[in-house]
Amino acid sequence: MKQSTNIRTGLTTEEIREAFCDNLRCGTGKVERFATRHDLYFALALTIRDRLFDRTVESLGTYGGANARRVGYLSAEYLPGPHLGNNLLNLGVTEAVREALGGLGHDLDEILAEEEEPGLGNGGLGRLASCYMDSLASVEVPAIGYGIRYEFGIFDQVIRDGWQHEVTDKWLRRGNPWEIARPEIAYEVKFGGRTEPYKDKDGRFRVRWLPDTEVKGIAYDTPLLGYRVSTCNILRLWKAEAIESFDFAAFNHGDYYRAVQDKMASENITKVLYPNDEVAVGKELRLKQQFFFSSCSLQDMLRIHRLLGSTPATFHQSWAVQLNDTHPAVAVVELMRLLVDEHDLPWEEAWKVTQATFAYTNHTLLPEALEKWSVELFGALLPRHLEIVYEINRRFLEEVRGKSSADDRLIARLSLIEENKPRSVRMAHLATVGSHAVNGVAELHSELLKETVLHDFARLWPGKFCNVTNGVTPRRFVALSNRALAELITSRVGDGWLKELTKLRELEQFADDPEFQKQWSEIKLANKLRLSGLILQRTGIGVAPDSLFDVQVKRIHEYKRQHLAALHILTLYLRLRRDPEIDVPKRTFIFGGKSAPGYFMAKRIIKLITAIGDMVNSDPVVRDRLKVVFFPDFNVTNAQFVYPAANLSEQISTAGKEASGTGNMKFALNGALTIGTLDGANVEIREEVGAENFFLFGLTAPEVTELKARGYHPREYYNQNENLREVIDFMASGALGGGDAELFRPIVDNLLGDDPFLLLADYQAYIDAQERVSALWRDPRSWTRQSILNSARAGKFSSDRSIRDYCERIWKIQPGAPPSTAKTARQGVRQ
Ligand code: NBG
Repeated sequence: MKQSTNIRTGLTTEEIREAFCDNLRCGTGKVERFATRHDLYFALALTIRDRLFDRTVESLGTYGGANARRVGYLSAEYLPGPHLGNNLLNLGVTEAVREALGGLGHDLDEILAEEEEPGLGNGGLGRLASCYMDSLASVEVPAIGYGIRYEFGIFDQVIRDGWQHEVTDKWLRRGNPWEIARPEIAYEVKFGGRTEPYKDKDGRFRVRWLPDTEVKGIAYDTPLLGYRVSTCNILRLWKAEAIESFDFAAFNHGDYYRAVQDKMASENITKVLYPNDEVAVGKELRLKQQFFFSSCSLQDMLRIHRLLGSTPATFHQSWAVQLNDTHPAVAVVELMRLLVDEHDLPWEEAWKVTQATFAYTNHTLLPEALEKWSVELFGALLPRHLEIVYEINRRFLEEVRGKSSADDRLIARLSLIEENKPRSVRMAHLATVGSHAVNGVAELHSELLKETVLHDFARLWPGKFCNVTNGVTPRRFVALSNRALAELITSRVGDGWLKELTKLRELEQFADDPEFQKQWSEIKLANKLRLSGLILQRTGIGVAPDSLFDVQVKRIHEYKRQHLAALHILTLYLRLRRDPEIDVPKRTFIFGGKSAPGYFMAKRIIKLITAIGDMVNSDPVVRDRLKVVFFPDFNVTNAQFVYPAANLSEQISTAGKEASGTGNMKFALNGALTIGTLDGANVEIREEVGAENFFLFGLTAPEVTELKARGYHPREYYNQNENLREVIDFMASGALGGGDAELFRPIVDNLLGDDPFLLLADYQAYIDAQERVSALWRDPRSWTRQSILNSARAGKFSSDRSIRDYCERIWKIQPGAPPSTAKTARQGVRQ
């Protein structure tokens, strides 16, 4: 074969074709004739990976050469979605690759469909981390995303007999072409044992940790290229391994099985992702995971810092470390231990470095999600860290006591330790005390954070708190998911919008343009057709592409109120049964989302939706007008088909409960109108798109608080509202459960009993808002106009803007390429 000089880096069709053939032969060991589609995918992925790593080496080199501050993004979860399509887009080679493969008789889209996505997260929080990694590279901020290389990610959801079943996610079974193992980048992480005080040679009081186990963390790197820039950052995920393959002492005594067992115990640490969203379960293995990845990441950042020629006392000058929720909060303590115990810094100095290094993002106010570790468990696993927590706390509370207004109750509220039985370490307090900045993820959430969960801290340090509203990457969620729409937009306003999303505003001028409207609705229809095909294939349900696609996709949770949407469907159903002549526009209700495996109510809500679907979809009176679909296994891959096909976006959480939401942004960008409460980022979406283009309903956060304070009695709403009563009675009757009245009793009892998420209070307002939706839908031109305006005005919700906010408000980093010349690149540091 003719060798091109640019076989590993070239971007022309010819070079890509050659590289692809080369990788097929030498990377997968196949001749083209016998290659499976997966082999083709693998060869293409390797081809693209070469081009990415080429840029990574350059980017990392420049970080070393430049004096820039880097971001260490610490997150226990990432949901990157399939890499291939995004990398082609960001590299700008999609068409070249399509052509190269076409020339060989292969179809790019079929190859793209081969990729299994890494499901290393639960939902919004993990996906946000991945959007941020995309934006960090795109706005050219040097960064490493640190996390855990779970062998099993979030389970695959299958629906059997209307119930969710969980299937293990063996995402690595066919290999992962995107990552490179770096056995040379490995750190030891200790657990358990005890501590021992001693005096060092200068007579200073020191503590030594005598652990009883150690494991090794190995780095696996995935390159993350920015959009049409040469900056390529990395996602560095840690895998746990035993220190030695065999415990030789045990082996020599013939105890082979014990030796193997120890090895397995070490590797268990990164086996599986905990599938809980917004619930903290105090499992020992989870704390091990958190400490394991925090420690590896800090040791790695310290190593890079040293390579840059600096000493630990200036660590904060080279690294800004962001804590994505409290999962990595133990890093605060670990950095203190590394600086004080291992690098001999005095406590005060180490504390300054630590606070200047960390910043903390809070993602929830739900009490059940606030992490707490029992002191007993924490101390058994991390005895030295518990001592350091106590010392941080002692000094912190002493400082507070120094202020005149501090009484014992305030001290108890602020303490890092909750004294209730069992005594526990409050991770949000630890993260707040150990950081120089704390932020919420939408304006409303950041305000509520200061008023509720971290109220006392906000009074103590008002300057520490700020807001950074979440964002999503328009590359994946518009350009990649909705190619036709992206092309239409570019044809009217140029392609600058993908780098500066507020440029979408220029679309406003076309909102009433009949030709533009026509193109806009044709694209939406084509997207709906595509999703209908997928729905048929996955569920066997045929849906009408010209019906209103009313979509709610997100984790299943009572606070998100999928069951409120169910009440609406039942209302329409009963209305149509009573009076088949009435005019109800055709609607397809599409739900998707996973429930935590042990979350009883959420699982029952899934069954409620599928049971309603079984009834509605087969009822001859309504089935041509209403359809109800539960789309199984909602993940990033599936999401990319769903958002572009939606007409209506359901964002109906109880006000005050959804910290931000990010699906809401993806829908709006793709031209869906929102029906929603004043919760999370909905508030800002409505501000941006205009109140007249948003279906608002429901109690506000202060009204929710007030109603609860007054005493909320859901039964009063039931008694006073005939339609509501009819719907609830219907659910309780057994008509839905094939005669089993017990099936949905837990939901009915919950709603009539205490209804913690106020469905009954918001029911009528929701039904009325849905009436307004139907009315607008009957007027396609007005609907399309509003759809265009939603996209045009959603530019604020780009994750590029969020990252720029973090740079300015928190990290004090100037985005944009670091001063880069080929020379500094080569002189740079290998990270
Ligand atoms: C979630 C919130 C969402 C928010 C994402 C990303 C957790 C703990 N929180 O509202 O529920 O959009 O975080 O910030 O998963």
